Amino acid sequence: DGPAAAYEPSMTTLGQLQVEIPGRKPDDPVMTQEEFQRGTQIYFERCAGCHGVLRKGATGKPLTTDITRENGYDYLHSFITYGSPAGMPNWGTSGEMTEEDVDLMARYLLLEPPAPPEFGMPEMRNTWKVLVEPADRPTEKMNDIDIDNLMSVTLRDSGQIALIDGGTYEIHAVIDTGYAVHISRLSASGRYLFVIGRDALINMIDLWMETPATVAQLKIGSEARSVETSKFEGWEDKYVVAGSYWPPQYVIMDGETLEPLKVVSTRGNIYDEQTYHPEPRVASIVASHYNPEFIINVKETGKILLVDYTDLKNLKTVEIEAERFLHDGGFDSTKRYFLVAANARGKVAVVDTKEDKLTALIETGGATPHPGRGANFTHPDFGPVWATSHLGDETVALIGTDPEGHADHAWKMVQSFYALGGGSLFIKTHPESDHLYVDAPLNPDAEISSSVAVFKISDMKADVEPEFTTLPIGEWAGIPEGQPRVVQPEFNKEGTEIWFSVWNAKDKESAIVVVDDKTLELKTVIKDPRLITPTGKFNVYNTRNDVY
Ligand code: DHE
Repeated sequence: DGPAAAYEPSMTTLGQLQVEIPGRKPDDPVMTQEEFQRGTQIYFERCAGCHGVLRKGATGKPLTTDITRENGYDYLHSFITYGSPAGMPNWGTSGEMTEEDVDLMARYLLLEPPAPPEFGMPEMRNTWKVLVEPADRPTEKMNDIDIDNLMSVTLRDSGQIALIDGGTYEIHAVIDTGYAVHISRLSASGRYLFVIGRDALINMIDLWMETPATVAQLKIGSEARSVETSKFEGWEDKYVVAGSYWPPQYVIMDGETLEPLKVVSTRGNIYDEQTYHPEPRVASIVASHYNPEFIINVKETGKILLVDYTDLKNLKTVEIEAERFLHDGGFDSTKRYFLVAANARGKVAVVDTKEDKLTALIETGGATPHPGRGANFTHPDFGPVWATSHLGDETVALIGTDPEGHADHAWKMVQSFYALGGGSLFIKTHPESDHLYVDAPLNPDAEISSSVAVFKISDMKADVEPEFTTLPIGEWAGIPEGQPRVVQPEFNKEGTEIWFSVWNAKDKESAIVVVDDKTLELKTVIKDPRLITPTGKFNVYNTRNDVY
């Protein structure tokens, strides 16, 4: 007996509630402390993004121990080795995990997941650094960079971003950031660039400095994907907001210094079942142009939060019941409506950011819509539409977005057609372009994952399957080694050139391929030893103004 006995695995009674004290069960696989640590590390780096830290599932299936123990070691081992067509990577056969690691992970998944530590205001403030105080920053632009046409390019595995000139292709700066920056966003004025690493570190970069550099930093958790700034008139450059996967929360910060001002947990009940979820992660965030609000998408509970930032002490939030597994999305061409994929549900939710309510929930007809920010164009028969491609199949879905001029088509899927293949992540066009570009970086076929499909918008017709041209972007990059994937098209400011990342392994050459949008011919290939694993690219003007 004695105090230690209280920590033995057993059942205890809290009032009427029977709770199990966490601990090892008799049939758990034997694993050393070092192995468990390594498993936790690998899980966090490779698996948590899709399956969740607590393994409740989202883009990936749930991996809670009731399920993993039912399936057993051999099943897990072969799943991790060979992957699945639904999107699980083939970690074993691709060589990304050793046989030892595959064995370790199959055993690790039979054990209860550890909950990582919380990360609240004190922890955040400990990481907060103002490297250049606002008073010491330039009062005017100190360089001759055409900032509006700058591209902020994620160098995923080197933990950096590159600032590349959209006109001259010159690399103006390579800046150290958090690990695997996910997105770049701009302050409303265009002066400050914000990037967020997968490790939840935010860098605030001043583009007015002679050589743009980080002026403030803050870590908001242990895993994150999204950052955004206040855009409403009168609130330009005032606030920054970022959302994290772990802990599940969002943080509002001062727009000049990144000082954390308000931390709000997103834990709560799932919108339809109304049962508690311990890990509702924050996916995409955009800033409303119609109200002083942030639009915050909470994945697992399926809620879209419209957070009014005018009074942080008396925070007002509209909570919209949308659909579970909200992920990525963007505005329609008028910027009034926000469209977000509930990816594992095969739907797109539409929010009216003027009236602050749900407009529609639309099935996209395909498996796992994955729009990035989507693509807006005027279809010859349907009028203004917003497009998404799919991770799980080769289809592209078009949704009508003009309730006034084309009421019959508004908020309906008006057309679905085939692109190159499944494994698409991003789709893009520009108001000045007559082309729609669709990538397929996660397709298992190397030829498809290194190519891009291009559709001519003015040739599209209702009920006619549109033809597409295939651009062999990977081949154009002329990279001798590896199996680079072509990912995320992004336009320059004028809408005349489109950039593609040719994303190779960390120790191999990567590149950015620039294509002339009118002729669809190769314009240039940007190569540089510093361009390690380029993925996302964000044109300052287009990102700042939500042009896509
Ligand atoms: Fe992303 C956008 C989450 C894997 C490159 N990605 C987003 C957004 C979210 C997200 C929530 C929307 C942010 C916003 O708009 O505010 N991404 C996730 C994941 O959870 C997932 C599936 C797994 C993970 O472990 O991270 C994942 N993403 C990837 C990749 O593997 C990609 C291809 C390469 C990488 O850098 O890791 C990748 N995600 C991107 C890019 C965007 C993005 C380039 C922005 C696209 C845009 O045009 O806006």
